[in-house]
Amino acid sequence: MKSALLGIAAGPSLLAMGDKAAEMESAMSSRPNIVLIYADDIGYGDLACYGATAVKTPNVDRLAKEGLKFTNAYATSATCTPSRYSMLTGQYAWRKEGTGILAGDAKMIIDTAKMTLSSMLKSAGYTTGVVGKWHLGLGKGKSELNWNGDIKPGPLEIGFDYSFLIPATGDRVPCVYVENHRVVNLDPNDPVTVSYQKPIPGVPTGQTNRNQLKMDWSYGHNNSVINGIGRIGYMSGGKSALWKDEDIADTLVNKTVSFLENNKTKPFFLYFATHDIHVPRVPNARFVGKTDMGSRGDAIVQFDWQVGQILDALDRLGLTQNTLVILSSDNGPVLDDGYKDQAVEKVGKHKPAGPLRGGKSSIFDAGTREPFVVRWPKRIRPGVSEALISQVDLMASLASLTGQKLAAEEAPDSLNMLEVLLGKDKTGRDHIIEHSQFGTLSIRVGDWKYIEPSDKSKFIWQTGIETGNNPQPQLYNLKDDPGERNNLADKHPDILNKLKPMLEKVKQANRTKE
Ligand code: NG6
Ligand code: CA
Repeated sequence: MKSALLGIAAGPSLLAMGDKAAEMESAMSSRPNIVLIYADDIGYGDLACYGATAVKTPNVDRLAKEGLKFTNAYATSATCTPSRYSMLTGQYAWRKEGTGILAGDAKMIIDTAKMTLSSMLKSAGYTTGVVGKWHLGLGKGKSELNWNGDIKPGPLEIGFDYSFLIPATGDRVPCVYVENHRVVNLDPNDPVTVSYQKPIPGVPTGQTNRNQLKMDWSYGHNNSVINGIGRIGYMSGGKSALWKDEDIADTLVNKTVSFLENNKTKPFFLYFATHDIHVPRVPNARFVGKTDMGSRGDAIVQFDWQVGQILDALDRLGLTQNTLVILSSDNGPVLDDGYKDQAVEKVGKHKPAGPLRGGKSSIFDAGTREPFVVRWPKRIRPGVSEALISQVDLMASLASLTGQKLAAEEAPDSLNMLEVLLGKDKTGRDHIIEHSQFGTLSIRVGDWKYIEPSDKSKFIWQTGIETGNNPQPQLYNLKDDPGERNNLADKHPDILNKLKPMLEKVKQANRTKE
């Protein structure tokens, strides 16, 4: 497989070079602060700068206007855990067993001996922090995790200096924050117990107490009731530590802004993973009714507000010019993801995936093609890029940016796309691999996309989303047919026969890089 298309050195500075001062300036500006804003379940069409009209997203739009907006950028997978795993390790999650959607008591799936995005940037001298949704497991898994003691290994063991986490997702227990190794605000006399096996006696569930719920479930999400909402998994105790769903965005923003303030004088890397717009969608009262789409639309407004708070903090701290902000999402959109929150009824004309087919979980493009915006006023000229890029590339690209060398076995699927991020290379990857919740893979080369045959179901009954699975090989031309409607496999066996072995080669190899 042809590997990185690009050289490793950072591109020439926009600054006129010449004297020593300019050189110094340039050297410093090649090591910007890095803020990675990672949304949850935001689709390709959910933001105004990507065509949405039913919701206003002025802050993300500002970022896009001041930066480079990508139209062909992909998460590696169509669900959360594998996308995050791939982004943080530079290895496709589908190469490793056990990287599907995790329970809230799962062990950490990133090997602490592995080089990660965070440990790589830490070696480059960055102060590193993660705030928000984790969903990569915590603890060793050899024995049950004790939520009342030190919770590790976790982010601090893979190169983060600071962490403030929603351990799994908002819809999974435990519904507490974990700061560094500890549950926040935990009363030792009211310990947390978590089980994904069996109900905990005395704790109401979404089935036993259904008529008292603040938000009813549509499927699943009927285990322990926390804050009036049924969750996946059972928990008891930790009353003083429970998060308040309406305040999650504020809490995460406060922690983020403190991190920025505390680290403003040194290079930092902040991974800000929002809870929005994952279920349960319970935006703060300030955002309720801001759209006609109910809580899903309002959660997008809340997401945008969080982006605005971060951009404002960067402005206030004088960090905007030399901070590389990257904004994307982990997988495509879903409406009914387990709660009766009117997302389906109120969507109106809004198209969460824009022109794309499928949604969260699918192998069709809506599963993984994502909004992707980068802004770095000092080095990146605003515009739009149609280059192909994958989130798995962040590791090699940011290693190149910060002068770090990755050994061949490190970040094996991550290609150095620095020139693409800087807007100099307008082509990007020679191929993109997509991965569905069902394990189906596809390869995109240029405008052509081949989806391997799969006998698995064509629809997900719970969400109503088309999976893209088909026992027949599928071939689409995404330029003429972004909605993947016309299967050209029979018409273009030549192209099919070219792409098929390319996908096989990536699958067989331990790594994409040579
Ligand atoms: C699914 C859940 C869904 C959501 C998803 C994870 C059911 C039936 N569905 O298993 O509600 O939690 O997992 O979403 O329980 S993700 O964005 O974190 O991948
Ligand atoms: Ca997600």
